[in-house]
Amino acid sequence: MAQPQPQPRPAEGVVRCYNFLPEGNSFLDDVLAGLARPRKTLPPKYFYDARGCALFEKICELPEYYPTRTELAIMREHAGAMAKFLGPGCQLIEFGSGSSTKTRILIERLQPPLYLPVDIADGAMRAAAAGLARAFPWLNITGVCADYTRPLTLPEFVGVPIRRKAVYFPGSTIGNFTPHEAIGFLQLVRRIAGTGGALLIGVDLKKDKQVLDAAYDDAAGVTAAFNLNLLARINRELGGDFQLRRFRHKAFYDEDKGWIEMHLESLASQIVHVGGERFRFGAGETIHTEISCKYGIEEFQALAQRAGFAAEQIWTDAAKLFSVQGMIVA
Ligand code: AVI
Repeated sequence: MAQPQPQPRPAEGVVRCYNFLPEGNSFLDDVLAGLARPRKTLPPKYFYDARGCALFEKICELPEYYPTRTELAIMREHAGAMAKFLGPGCQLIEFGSGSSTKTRILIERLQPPLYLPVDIADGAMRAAAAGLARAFPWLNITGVCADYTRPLTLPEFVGVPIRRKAVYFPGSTIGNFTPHEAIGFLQLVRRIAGTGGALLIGVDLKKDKQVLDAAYDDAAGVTAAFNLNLLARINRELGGDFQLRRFRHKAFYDEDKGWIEMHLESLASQIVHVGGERFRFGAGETIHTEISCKYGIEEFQALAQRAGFAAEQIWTDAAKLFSVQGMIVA
């Protein structure tokens, strides 16, 4: 299918948005395939319906969930240096743009002529893009709703000269890929950034298990509600009959693997129906819903190198909880 060719934005406060999500119900297909596996799984990209996005925003404000406030503080302190690293005249492409709070800080300093946010959550992406259009009326914004865990071609801009493409991937969302998948994703980013391109990426760092366990199993139960919302979404959108009180949220840091695992554990032996199929759960059996990898700084640089990036700059907080890494296409 030919990709649309965006032109400069026609009026202030207006954004152009495209939906590149495939037609048909891949949510149903993915759920049926994941629940039919001997070790049941559901892809984490389906957390982000409107309720899931709202719950994720609440997670970001939890006292236990350090990544968001730490990354924001790094951005506030070093956005000037990051803008210098990326240089003037960038086309800024952001993956997983979500609420775009960190992006505002970067755009203020970088002043890119073009901004292209990409997110699977259409409503959240459009709302954030509209907010940025109001805040930066000179900025040409083209939003793309797409699943960036699959092969993707982005629209090419015409009529606006740019010096380089710079991909921004904040939030340590890279951690939600396995290291093997992360290399595949970074190869896609490298293709999109092209020769002379750059990457600015938020990467959560390895730390004490207690800190990590608490960050993904908070006292107020917001992360539990976020995880269980996946079952509620299946009920709402796919006519499933999950009884939410018969499942519980389970999250822990696996020190050997270097990642958080999130699961939904069945509290009883039970049968659940989705899309005309029956799924049997034993008591204690889980659906694996997410991993969140934590990296050492050199460990992540080596991984990015395997995808064709050269590490150039690192910005961290004093306690080395989180990092923002500047890389260039090698
Ligand atoms: C979006 N992503 C980086 C979050 C994380 O920390 O892995 C998702 C999340 N899951 C539970 N809490 C937050």
